[in-house]
Amino acid sequence: MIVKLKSNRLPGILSLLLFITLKAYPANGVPSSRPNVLFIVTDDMNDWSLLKNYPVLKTPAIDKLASQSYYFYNASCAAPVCIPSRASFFSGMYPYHTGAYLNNKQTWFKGILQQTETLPETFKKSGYTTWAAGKTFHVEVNNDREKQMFDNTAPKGGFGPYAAAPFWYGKSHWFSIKPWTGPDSDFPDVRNADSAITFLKQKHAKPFFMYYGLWRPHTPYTAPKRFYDLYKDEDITLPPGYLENDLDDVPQLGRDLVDSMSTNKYFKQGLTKKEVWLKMLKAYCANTSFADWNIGRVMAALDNSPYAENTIVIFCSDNGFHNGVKDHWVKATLWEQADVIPFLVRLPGGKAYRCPQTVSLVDIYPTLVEYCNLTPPDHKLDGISLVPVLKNPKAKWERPGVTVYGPDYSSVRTERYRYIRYADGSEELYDHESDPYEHTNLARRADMKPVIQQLAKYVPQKFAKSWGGRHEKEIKE
Ligand SMILES: [Ca+2]
Ligand SMILES: [Ca+2]
Repeated sequence: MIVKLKSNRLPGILSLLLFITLKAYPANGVPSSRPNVLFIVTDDMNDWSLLKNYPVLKTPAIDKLASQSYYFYNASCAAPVCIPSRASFFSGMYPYHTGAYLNNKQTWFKGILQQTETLPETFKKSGYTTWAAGKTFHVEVNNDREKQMFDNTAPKGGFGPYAAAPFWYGKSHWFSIKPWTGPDSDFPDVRNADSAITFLKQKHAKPFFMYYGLWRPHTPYTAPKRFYDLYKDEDITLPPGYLENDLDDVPQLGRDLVDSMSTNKYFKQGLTKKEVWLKMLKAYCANTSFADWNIGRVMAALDNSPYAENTIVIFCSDNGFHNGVKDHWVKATLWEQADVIPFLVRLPGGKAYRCPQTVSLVDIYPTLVEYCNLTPPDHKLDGISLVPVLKNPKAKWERPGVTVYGPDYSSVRTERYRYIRYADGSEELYDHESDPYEHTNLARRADMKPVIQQLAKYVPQKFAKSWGGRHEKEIKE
Protein backbone atom coordinates (compact mmCIF):
# COMPACT_ATOMS: atom_id res chain seq x y z
CA MET A 1 0.00 0.00 0.00
CA ILE A 2 2.74 2.39 0.87
CA VAL A 3 4.48 1.97 -2.45
CA LYS A 4 1.42 3.34 -4.29
CA LEU A 5 2.01 6.71 -2.69
CA LYS A 6 4.24 9.18 -4.42
CA SER A 7 7.29 9.39 -2.26
CA ASN A 8 7.94 13.09 -3.02
CA ARG A 9 4.69 13.98 -1.23
CA LEU A 10 5.62 12.11 1.89
CA PRO A 11 7.14 13.84 4.82
CA GLY A 12 10.83 13.11 5.17
CA ILE A 13 10.44 10.55 7.90
CA LEU A 14 7.96 8.49 5.87
CA SER A 15 10.25 8.60 2.86
CA LEU A 16 12.98 7.27 5.03
CA LEU A 17 10.76 4.48 6.32
CA LEU A 18 9.78 3.58 2.77
CA PHE A 19 13.42 3.50 1.77
CA ILE A 20 14.28 1.23 4.67
CA THR A 21 11.32 -1.03 3.92
CA LEU A 22 12.27 -1.38 0.25
CA LYS A 23 15.89 -1.85 1.07
CA ALA A 24 15.08 -4.53 3.63
CA TYR A 25 12.94 -6.52 1.23
CA PRO A 26 14.31 -6.23 -2.30
CA ALA A 27 12.65 -7.81 -5.33
CA ASN A 28 14.05 -11.28 -4.75
CA GLY A 29 12.29 -11.49 -1.40
CA VAL A 30 15.47 -11.95 0.57
CA PRO A 31 15.50 -9.73 3.61
CA SER A 32 18.81 -7.98 3.91
CA SER A 33 18.13 -6.57 7.34
CA ARG A 34 18.87 -9.81 9.14
CA PRO A 35 21.42 -12.32 7.95
CA ASN A 36 20.66 -15.95 7.35
CA VAL A 37 22.73 -18.61 9.05
CA LEU A 38 24.11 -21.86 7.68
CA PHE A 39 25.62 -23.91 10.49
CA ILE A 40 27.45 -27.07 9.38
CA VAL A 41 28.70 -29.54 11.98
CA THR A 42 30.73 -32.67 11.29
CA ASP A 43 31.16 -35.50 13.75
CA ASP A 44 34.58 -36.59 15.05
CA MET A 45 36.57 -34.66 12.43
CA ASN A 46 39.94 -33.47 13.67
CA ASP A 47 41.74 -30.39 12.38
CA TRP A 48 44.08 -32.06 9.87
CA SER A 49 42.12 -30.71 6.92
CA LEU A 50 42.88 -27.13 7.92
CA LEU A 51 46.25 -27.57 9.59
CA LYS A 52 47.56 -29.47 6.54
CA ASN A 53 49.75 -31.62 8.76
CA TYR A 54 48.56 -34.85 7.14
CA PRO A 55 49.01 -33.79 3.54
CA VAL A 56 47.55 -36.88 1.89
CA LEU A 57 44.10 -35.99 3.25
CA LYS A 58 41.91 -34.47 0.52
CA THR A 59 39.26 -31.92 1.51
CA PRO A 60 38.78 -29.54 -1.43
CA ALA A 61 35.44 -28.14 -0.24
CA ILE A 62 36.71 -27.34 3.26
CA ASP A 63 39.84 -25.82 1.70
CA LYS A 64 37.68 -23.59 -0.47
CA LEU A 65 35.53 -22.56 2.48
CA ALA A 66 38.67 -21.83 4.51
CA SER A 67 39.92 -19.58 1.71
CA GLN A 68 36.82 -17.42 2.31
CA SER A 69 36.63 -17.64 6.11
CA TYR A 70 38.02 -16.65 9.46
CA TYR A 71 40.00 -19.73 10.42
CA PHE A 72 40.25 -20.10 14.20
CA TYR A 73 43.15 -22.52 14.51
CA ASN A 74 43.10 -22.58 18.32
CA ALA A 75 39.39 -23.37 18.69
CA SER A 76 38.31 -25.77 21.45
CA CYS A 77 35.23 -27.84 22.04
CA ALA A 78 33.76 -27.47 25.53
CA ALA A 79 33.70 -31.25 26.00
CA PRO A 80 35.52 -33.79 23.82
CA VAL A 81 32.62 -36.14 22.98
CA CYS A 82 29.36 -35.84 21.03
CA ILE A 83 26.52 -35.24 23.48
CA PRO A 84 28.09 -32.74 25.89
CA SER A 85 29.83 -30.85 23.10
CA ARG A 86 26.55 -30.43 21.25
CA ALA A 87 24.79 -29.62 24.51
CA SER A 88 27.30 -26.81 25.05
CA PHE A 89 26.88 -25.12 21.72
CA PHE A 90 23.11 -25.54 21.58
CA SER A 91 22.74 -24.18 25.13
CA GLY A 92 25.65 -21.73 25.10
CA MET A 93 26.74 -23.04 28.48
CA TYR A 94 29.82 -24.81 29.76
CA PRO A 95 29.33 -28.40 30.95
CA TYR A 96 30.59 -27.46 34.42
CA HIS A 97 27.57 -25.17 34.79
CA THR A 98 25.03 -27.66 33.46
CA GLY A 99 26.35 -31.07 34.53
CA ALA A 100 26.34 -32.26 30.89
CA TYR A 101 29.88 -33.69 30.75
CA LEU A 102 29.62 -37.14 29.29
CA ASN A 103 27.92 -39.24 26.63
CA ASN A 104 24.79 -40.36 28.39
CA LYS A 105 21.34 -40.28 26.86
CA GLN A 106 19.75 -38.95 30.02
CA THR A 107 22.41 -36.33 30.42
CA TRP A 108 21.41 -33.39 28.38
CA PHE A 109 17.75 -33.85 27.86
CA LYS A 110 16.71 -34.34 31.43
CA GLY A 111 18.94 -31.50 32.51
CA ILE A 112 19.65 -28.94 29.81
CA LEU A 113 16.29 -28.77 28.15
CA GLN A 114 14.75 -27.95 31.50
CA GLN A 115 17.30 -25.21 32.18
CA THR A 116 17.93 -23.52 28.87
CA GLU A 117 16.53 -22.11 25.69
CA THR A 118 18.35 -23.71 22.81
CA LEU A 119 19.97 -21.80 19.98
CA PRO A 120 17.31 -22.65 17.37
CA GLU A 121 14.58 -21.65 19.83
CA THR A 122 16.23 -18.26 20.21
CA PHE A 123 16.24 -17.87 16.43
CA LYS A 124 12.62 -18.91 16.16
CA LYS A 125 11.60 -16.52 18.92
CA SER A 126 13.26 -13.72 16.96
CA GLY A 127 11.26 -14.40 13.82
CA TYR A 128 13.54 -16.74 11.92
CA THR A 129 12.59 -19.84 9.98
CA THR A 130 14.56 -22.66 11.58
CA TRP A 131 15.54 -25.76 9.66
CA ALA A 132 17.66 -28.79 10.50
CA ALA A 133 18.76 -32.07 9.02
CA GLY A 134 21.15 -34.75 10.17
CA LYS A 135 23.00 -35.40 13.38
CA THR A 136 21.91 -32.76 15.82
CA PHE A 137 21.75 -33.74 19.49
CA HIS A 138 22.95 -37.37 19.32
CA VAL A 139 19.76 -38.45 21.11
CA GLU A 140 16.07 -38.19 20.39
CA VAL A 141 14.34 -35.09 21.69
CA ASN A 142 10.61 -35.34 22.21
CA ASN A 143 8.55 -34.11 19.28
CA ASP A 144 6.97 -31.15 21.02
CA ARG A 145 10.30 -29.73 22.04
CA GLU A 146 11.76 -30.37 18.64
CA LYS A 147 8.84 -28.52 17.05
CA GLN A 148 9.66 -25.64 19.33
CA MET A 149 13.16 -25.62 17.85
CA PHE A 150 12.66 -26.32 14.16
CA ASP A 151 9.99 -25.46 11.62
CA ASN A 152 10.71 -28.57 9.62
CA THR A 153 10.51 -32.11 10.86
CA ALA A 154 14.22 -32.59 10.97
CA PRO A 155 15.30 -35.69 9.06
CA LYS A 156 18.10 -37.41 10.95
CA GLY A 157 18.95 -40.76 9.49
CA GLY A 158 21.75 -42.24 11.57
CA PHE A 159 25.15 -43.53 10.61
CA GLY A 160 23.95 -45.28 7.46
CA PRO A 161 24.97 -48.67 6.09
CA TYR A 162 27.94 -50.60 7.31
CA ALA A 163 29.55 -53.96 6.87
CA ALA A 164 27.92 -56.87 8.64
CA ALA A 165 31.34 -58.46 9.04
CA PRO A 166 33.88 -55.78 9.99
CA PHE A 167 37.34 -56.29 8.72
CA TRP A 168 39.02 -57.78 11.65
CA TYR A 169 36.93 -58.22 14.73
CA GLY A 170 33.57 -57.82 16.32
CA LYS A 171 30.34 -56.28 15.10
CA SER A 172 30.71 -52.73 16.28
CA HIS A 173 30.59 -49.72 14.01
CA TRP A 174 34.00 -48.83 15.44
CA PHE A 175 35.55 -51.65 13.46
CA SER A 176 33.61 -51.37 10.23
CA ILE A 177 35.55 -50.42 7.12
CA LYS A 178 33.60 -50.71 3.89
CA PRO A 179 34.02 -49.08 0.48
CA TRP A 180 30.33 -48.87 -0.45
CA THR A 181 29.24 -49.81 -3.96
CA GLY A 182 25.53 -49.15 -3.44
CA PRO A 183 23.95 -45.83 -4.39
CA ASP A 184 25.03 -42.65 -2.62
CA SER A 185 21.45 -42.24 -1.47
CA ASP A 186 22.01 -45.11 0.97
CA PHE A 187 23.69 -42.53 3.20
CA PRO A 188 21.67 -40.14 5.40
CA ASP A 189 24.43 -37.53 4.98
CA VAL A 190 23.73 -37.51 1.24
CA ARG A 191 19.95 -37.41 1.60
CA ASN A 192 20.20 -34.65 4.20
CA ALA A 193 22.50 -32.62 1.95
CA ASP A 194 19.92 -33.07 -0.82
CA SER A 195 17.25 -31.70 1.55
CA ALA A 196 19.50 -28.76 2.42
CA ILE A 197 20.02 -28.03 -1.27
CA THR A 198 16.25 -28.13 -1.84
CA PHE A 199 15.76 -25.72 1.07
CA LEU A 200 18.32 -23.32 -0.41
CA LYS A 201 16.52 -23.38 -3.76
CA GLN A 202 13.26 -22.29 -2.17
CA LYS A 203 12.09 -18.74 -1.61
CA HIS A 204 12.03 -17.76 2.03
CA ALA A 205 10.14 -14.72 3.17
CA LYS A 206 11.81 -14.70 6.57
CA PRO A 207 15.51 -14.98 7.40
CA PHE A 208 16.55 -18.52 8.19
CA PHE A 209 18.73 -20.47 10.60
CA MET A 210 19.78 -23.64 8.87
CA TYR A 211 21.61 -26.52 10.52
CA TYR A 212 23.21 -29.40 8.59
CA GLY A 213 24.77 -32.03 10.86
CA LEU A 214 26.85 -34.74 9.22
CA TRP A 215 27.28 -38.22 10.63
CA ARG A 216 30.71 -38.55 9.06
CA PRO A 217 33.60 -38.94 9.43
CA HIS A 218 32.43 -40.71 12.60
CA THR A 219 32.57 -44.50 12.30
CA PRO A 220 31.35 -46.79 10.76
CA TYR A 221 33.90 -46.11 8.08
CA THR A 222 31.51 -46.77 5.24
CA ALA A 223 31.76 -44.36 2.33
CA PRO A 224 31.17 -44.59 -1.41
CA LYS A 225 34.06 -46.52 -2.93
CA ARG A 226 35.32 -43.56 -4.98
CA PHE A 227 36.43 -41.86 -1.75
CA TYR A 228 38.49 -44.89 -0.78
CA ASP A 229 39.96 -44.85 -4.28
CA LEU A 230 41.43 -41.39 -3.55
CA TYR A 231 43.98 -43.02 -1.25
CA LYS A 232 46.70 -45.59 -1.93
CA ASP A 233 47.79 -47.84 0.91
CA GLU A 234 51.40 -46.73 0.50
CA ASP A 235 50.46 -43.06 0.96
CA ILE A 236 49.02 -43.64 4.43
CA THR A 237 51.43 -42.94 7.26
CA LEU A 238 51.11 -42.94 11.03
CA PRO A 239 49.49 -39.76 12.31
CA PRO A 240 51.44 -36.53 12.66
CA GLY A 241 52.66 -36.20 16.23
CA TYR A 242 52.73 -39.92 16.97
CA LEU A 243 55.53 -40.72 19.43
CA GLU A 244 56.41 -44.06 21.00
CA ASN A 245 56.08 -44.03 24.78
CA ASP A 246 54.44 -40.60 24.71
CA LEU A 247 52.37 -41.53 27.75
CA ASP A 248 55.40 -42.07 29.98
CA ASP A 249 55.11 -38.59 31.47
CA VAL A 250 51.30 -38.54 31.67
CA PRO A 251 49.56 -38.92 35.07
CA GLN A 252 47.63 -42.12 35.68
CA LEU A 253 44.19 -40.52 35.30
CA GLY A 254 45.22 -39.27 31.87
CA ARG A 255 46.43 -42.73 30.87
CA ASP A 256 43.16 -44.17 32.12
CA LEU A 257 41.37 -42.22 29.38
CA VAL A 258 43.37 -43.97 26.67
CA ASP A 259 41.17 -46.39 24.80
CA SER A 260 41.50 -50.04 23.99
CA MET A 261 42.84 -49.46 20.47
CA SER A 262 46.24 -49.02 22.05
CA THR A 263 46.25 -52.66 23.13
CA ASN A 264 46.12 -55.82 21.07
CA LYS A 265 42.72 -56.70 22.45
CA TYR A 266 40.90 -56.36 19.15
CA PHE A 267 43.57 -57.39 16.72
CA LYS A 268 42.51 -60.94 16.09
CA GLN A 269 43.66 -61.33 12.51
CA GLY A 270 47.32 -61.34 13.31
CA LEU A 271 47.76 -57.67 12.48
CA THR A 272 49.89 -55.43 14.63
CA LYS A 273 48.49 -52.33 16.24
CA LYS A 274 50.14 -50.10 13.66
CA GLU A 275 48.90 -52.22 10.74
CA VAL A 276 45.36 -51.88 12.05
CA TRP A 277 45.83 -48.15 12.53
CA LEU A 278 47.00 -47.69 8.92
CA LYS A 279 43.85 -49.41 7.68
CA MET A 280 41.77 -47.23 9.97
CA LEU A 281 43.60 -44.08 8.89
CA LYS A 282 42.90 -44.76 5.23
CA ALA A 283 39.26 -45.27 6.12
CA TYR A 284 39.22 -42.07 8.18
CA CYS A 285 40.63 -40.16 5.19
CA ALA A 286 38.03 -41.68 2.83
CA ASN A 287 35.21 -40.78 5.21
CA THR A 288 36.54 -37.28 5.76
CA SER A 289 36.65 -36.76 1.98
CA PHE A 290 33.10 -38.09 1.80
CA ALA A 291 31.97 -35.56 4.42
CA ASP A 292 33.87 -32.86 2.56
CA TRP A 293 32.07 -33.72 -0.68
CA ASN A 294 28.69 -33.27 1.01
CA ILE A 295 29.77 -29.98 2.55
CA GLY A 296 30.87 -28.84 -0.91
CA ARG A 297 27.48 -29.67 -2.39
CA VAL A 298 25.62 -27.66 0.25
CA MET A 299 28.04 -24.74 -0.07
CA ALA A 300 27.65 -24.73 -3.85
CA ALA A 301 23.88 -24.60 -3.40
CA LEU A 302 24.23 -21.65 -1.05
CA ASP A 303 26.62 -19.84 -3.37
CA ASN A 304 24.30 -20.38 -6.34
CA SER A 305 21.33 -19.04 -4.39
CA PRO A 306 20.18 -15.47 -3.78
CA TYR A 307 21.15 -15.98 -0.13
CA ALA A 308 24.91 -16.16 -0.69
CA GLU A 309 25.45 -12.48 0.00
CA ASN A 310 23.41 -12.42 3.18
CA THR A 311 24.35 -15.59 4.98
CA ILE A 312 26.91 -16.22 7.70
CA VAL A 313 28.37 -19.72 7.48
CA ILE A 314 29.76 -21.50 10.52
CA PHE A 315 31.57 -24.80 10.11
CA CYS A 316 32.95 -26.93 12.93
CA SER A 317 33.29 -30.45 14.23
CA ASP A 318 31.78 -31.39 17.60
CA ASN A 319 35.12 -32.75 18.83
CA GLY A 320 38.49 -33.77 17.48
CA PHE A 321 39.94 -37.24 16.95
CA HIS A 322 43.26 -38.81 17.93
CA ASN A 323 43.76 -41.39 15.17
CA GLY A 324 46.54 -43.00 17.19
CA VAL A 325 48.34 -39.99 18.69
CA LYS A 326 49.23 -40.69 22.34
CA ASP A 327 48.39 -44.35 21.65
CA HIS A 328 44.74 -43.35 21.64
CA TRP A 329 42.31 -43.91 18.81
CA VAL A 330 39.09 -41.93 19.31
CA LYS A 331 38.34 -38.67 21.16
CA ALA A 332 37.38 -38.35 24.86
CA THR A 333 40.66 -36.95 26.20
CA LEU A 334 41.79 -33.46 27.17
CA TRP A 335 44.71 -33.37 24.72
CA GLU A 336 45.05 -31.30 21.58
CA GLN A 337 43.84 -33.96 19.14
CA ALA A 338 40.48 -34.43 20.87
CA ASP A 339 40.02 -30.83 21.95
CA VAL A 340 40.99 -28.63 19.02
CA ILE A 341 38.47 -28.73 16.23
CA PRO A 342 38.24 -27.28 12.73
CA PHE A 343 36.32 -24.03 13.06
CA LEU A 344 35.52 -21.56 10.27
CA VAL A 345 33.29 -18.52 10.10
CA ARG A 346 32.47 -17.11 6.67
CA LEU A 347 30.90 -13.70 6.40
CA PRO A 348 29.30 -12.37 3.23
CA GLY A 349 32.13 -11.18 1.02
CA GLY A 350 34.26 -14.11 2.05
CA LYS A 351 37.49 -12.54 3.26
CA ALA A 352 39.99 -14.98 4.77
CA TYR A 353 41.88 -14.48 8.02
CA ARG A 354 43.97 -16.75 10.21
CA CYS A 355 42.88 -16.11 13.78
CA PRO A 356 44.91 -17.18 16.83
CA GLN A 357 42.18 -16.41 19.38
CA THR A 358 41.40 -19.34 21.70
CA VAL A 359 37.72 -19.46 20.94
CA SER A 360 35.30 -22.18 22.02
CA LEU A 361 32.20 -23.75 20.56
CA VAL A 362 30.23 -22.16 23.44
CA ASP A 363 31.01 -18.83 21.77
CA ILE A 364 28.84 -19.65 18.74
CA TYR A 365 25.55 -18.93 20.53
CA PRO A 366 26.40 -15.40 21.80
CA THR A 367 28.10 -14.63 18.48
CA LEU A 368 24.91 -15.38 16.57
CA VAL A 369 22.75 -13.52 19.09
CA GLU A 370 24.84 -10.40 18.48
CA TYR A 371 25.47 -10.84 14.76
CA CYS A 372 21.80 -11.52 13.98
CA ASN A 373 20.47 -9.11 16.60
CA LEU A 374 18.38 -11.77 18.34
CA THR A 375 16.48 -11.44 21.58
CA PRO A 376 18.81 -13.31 23.95
CA PRO A 377 17.61 -16.18 26.14
CA ASP A 378 16.82 -15.63 29.81
CA HIS A 379 19.65 -17.83 30.98
CA LYS A 380 23.25 -16.67 31.06
CA LEU A 381 25.39 -17.49 28.05
CA ASP A 382 28.86 -18.61 29.08
CA GLY A 383 30.56 -17.89 25.78
CA ILE A 384 31.90 -14.63 24.39
CA SER A 385 30.65 -13.11 21.15
CA LEU A 386 33.19 -13.31 18.33
CA VAL A 387 31.71 -10.23 16.65
CA PRO A 388 34.58 -7.95 17.83
CA VAL A 389 37.04 -10.41 16.26
CA LEU A 390 34.98 -10.56 13.07
CA LYS A 391 35.22 -6.77 12.93
CA ASN A 392 38.92 -6.80 13.75
CA PRO A 393 40.68 -10.16 13.35
CA LYS A 394 43.55 -8.83 15.46
CA ALA A 395 41.26 -8.02 18.38
CA LYS A 396 42.57 -9.01 21.77
CA TRP A 397 41.14 -12.15 23.28
CA GLU A 398 41.79 -12.90 26.92
CA ARG A 399 39.83 -16.03 27.72
CA PRO A 400 41.52 -19.38 27.04
CA GLY A 401 39.72 -22.42 25.66
CA VAL A 402 38.34 -24.30 28.65
CA THR A 403 37.42 -27.93 28.12
CA VAL A 404 36.08 -30.38 30.68
CA TYR A 405 35.49 -34.09 30.56
CA GLY A 406 33.66 -35.03 33.74
CA PRO A 407 33.76 -33.22 37.08
CA ASP A 408 37.29 -32.14 38.00
CA TYR A 409 38.78 -33.07 34.63
CA SER A 410 39.71 -29.85 32.90
CA SER A 411 42.03 -28.35 30.33
CA VAL A 412 42.98 -24.71 29.78
CA ARG A 413 44.34 -23.84 26.34
CA THR A 414 45.96 -20.48 25.70
CA GLU A 415 47.69 -19.53 22.47
CA ARG A 416 50.93 -20.81 23.96
CA TYR A 417 50.13 -23.43 26.59
CA ARG A 418 47.86 -26.29 27.47
CA TYR A 419 47.36 -26.98 31.16
CA ILE A 420 45.45 -30.09 32.26
CA ARG A 421 44.32 -30.91 35.76
CA TYR A 422 42.73 -34.22 36.73
CA ALA A 423 40.43 -35.06 39.62
CA ASP A 424 43.30 -36.14 41.88
CA GLY A 425 45.15 -32.88 41.33
CA SER A 426 47.72 -34.34 38.93
CA GLU A 427 48.74 -32.04 36.11
CA GLU A 428 50.14 -31.67 32.63
CA LEU A 429 51.60 -28.59 30.98
CA TYR A 430 52.65 -28.27 27.34
CA ASP A 431 54.33 -25.39 25.57
CA HIS A 432 52.93 -25.17 22.06
CA GLU A 433 55.65 -22.78 20.98
CA SER A 434 58.17 -25.62 21.02
CA ASP A 435 55.93 -28.67 21.36
CA PRO A 436 52.80 -28.53 19.15
CA TYR A 437 52.02 -32.22 19.70
CA GLU A 438 52.21 -32.07 23.47
CA HIS A 439 55.02 -34.59 23.87
CA THR A 440 56.79 -33.18 26.91
CA ASN A 441 54.89 -32.63 30.12
CA LEU A 442 56.44 -29.62 31.85
CA ALA A 443 54.15 -29.59 34.88
CA ARG A 444 56.86 -30.66 37.32
CA ARG A 445 59.45 -28.17 36.20
CA ALA A 446 60.08 -25.61 38.94
CA ASP A 447 60.40 -22.72 36.50
CA MET A 448 56.91 -23.43 35.18
CA LYS A 449 55.19 -22.75 38.50
CA PRO A 450 54.28 -19.14 37.65
CA VAL A 451 52.85 -20.27 34.30
CA ILE A 452 50.74 -22.92 36.02
CA GLN A 453 49.54 -20.45 38.63
CA GLN A 454 48.38 -18.13 35.90
CA LEU A 455 46.60 -20.86 33.90
CA ALA A 456 45.06 -22.45 37.00
CA LYS A 457 42.94 -19.32 37.44
CA TYR A 458 40.82 -20.52 34.56
CA VAL A 459 40.19 -24.00 35.97
CA PRO A 460 36.50 -24.04 36.98
CA GLN A 461 36.09 -23.36 40.70
CA LYS A 462 32.95 -25.45 40.91
CA PHE A 463 31.78 -28.39 38.85
CA ALA A 464 28.04 -28.95 38.63
CA LYS A 465 26.83 -32.41 39.56
CA SER A 466 27.04 -34.73 36.58
CA TRP A 467 23.86 -36.02 34.96
CA GLY A 468 25.59 -39.33 34.54
CA GLY A 469 27.73 -41.26 32.13
CA ARG A 470 31.31 -42.42 32.31
CA HIS A 471 34.60 -41.93 30.56
CA GLU A 472 34.82 -43.88 27.35
CA LYS A 473 38.08 -45.68 27.71
CA GLU A 474 36.79 -48.85 26.07
CA ILE A 475 35.89 -48.95 22.42
CA LYS A 476 33.02 -51.32 22.70
CA GLU A 477 32.66 -54.32 20.48
CA1 LIG B 1 31.50 -36.48 17.95
CA1 LIG C 1 54.82 -37.46 26.59
